[in-house]
Amino acid sequence: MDLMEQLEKIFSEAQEAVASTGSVAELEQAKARFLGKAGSLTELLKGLGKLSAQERPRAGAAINQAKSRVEALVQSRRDAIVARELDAKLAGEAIDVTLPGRRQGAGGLHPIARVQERVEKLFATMGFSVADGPEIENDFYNFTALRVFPNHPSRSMQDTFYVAGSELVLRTHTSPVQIRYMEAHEPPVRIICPGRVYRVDHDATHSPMFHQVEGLWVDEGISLADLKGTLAQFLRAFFERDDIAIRFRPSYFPFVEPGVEVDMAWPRNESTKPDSPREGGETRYLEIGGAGVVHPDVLRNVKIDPGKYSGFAFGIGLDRLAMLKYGVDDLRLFFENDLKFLGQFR
Ligand code: FA5
Repeated sequence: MDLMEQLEKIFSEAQEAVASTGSVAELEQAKARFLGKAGSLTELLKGLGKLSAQERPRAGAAINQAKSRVEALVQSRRDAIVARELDAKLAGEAIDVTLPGRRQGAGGLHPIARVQERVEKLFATMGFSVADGPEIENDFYNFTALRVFPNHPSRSMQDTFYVAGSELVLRTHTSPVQIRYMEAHEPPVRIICPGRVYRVDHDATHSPMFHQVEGLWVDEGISLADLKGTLAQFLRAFFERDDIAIRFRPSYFPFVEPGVEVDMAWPRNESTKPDSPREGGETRYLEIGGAGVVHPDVLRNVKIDPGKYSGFAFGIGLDRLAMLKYGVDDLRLFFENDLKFLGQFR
């Protein structure tokens, strides 16, 4: 093969190699095969010395010309690759000005927080102020001061989470706030206390963490009739209807005498919203709270004279009120953080 044929062969190899490259790095590698230190054209140039003085100039010119042609090939491929990469980058960063703007998602109050706010507002219109107490309570306030003595069977109905090696419990109800408040205030006392409470419970109407609102009204001459009137008035305002059906069932709580369980009608028709039992559909009652007339010993323990003062107390499940208000039949939905569910209450 003479030199010219050799150069043609190298050039066509170079064309093929350069054309098959897809990136600048690949192109550099291809270039090195022909023009690098050990490249095929470089090798030919190195061999010039072996030629005769006559042949040398023509051969040198031919090799250099082939070199320039390969360099031109490489340059035009480089331009093409860079242009393509730029196009791809620009396309990737393109802004579609016709797209709608991105909005900051608006948050909303949790349905239980809404119910709590509403309860606070409605009781405020009846002269109740809002009191507060610790969620990590000691055994004395949660049980003993409410006459739920150690080993009393009613303790087992409020099985709770104890803090190991201490007298501390996660409060099982909001009733300890009654004691704390009466220790610090003289009658007349008219408070509600909404807040989180904890028990070892878990089913469709019981959650291990739930909410109660405690109510306490202590003054001269307060009776069970006041309790019934207050609760009925509250529930009518809360559910915005006059025909709310509630029933009092005799019950036992050591800190009241007499004690009742308060149930509200909950028809299981298509709406599942509270309704009058008269309106047809299968009605069942859902227990919403416990209540009663404050036991004289509880008053005595906080240095209030039961001969002069009397009062009523109640503890209502806020989550149960939310279930009835919004027609939700599984309480656990409120606490699963499912935004599709929670978003409905905005
Ligand atoms: C009490 O907790 C008493 N402290 C109520 C009370 C207060 C009685 C003042 C007398 C005077 P009870 O255990 O029944 O009572 O609970 C009251 C309400 O809390 C129940 O009617 C129900 O509505 C709600 N409740 C109880 N356990 C759960 C639970 N695990 N999940 C959701 N709600 C619950």
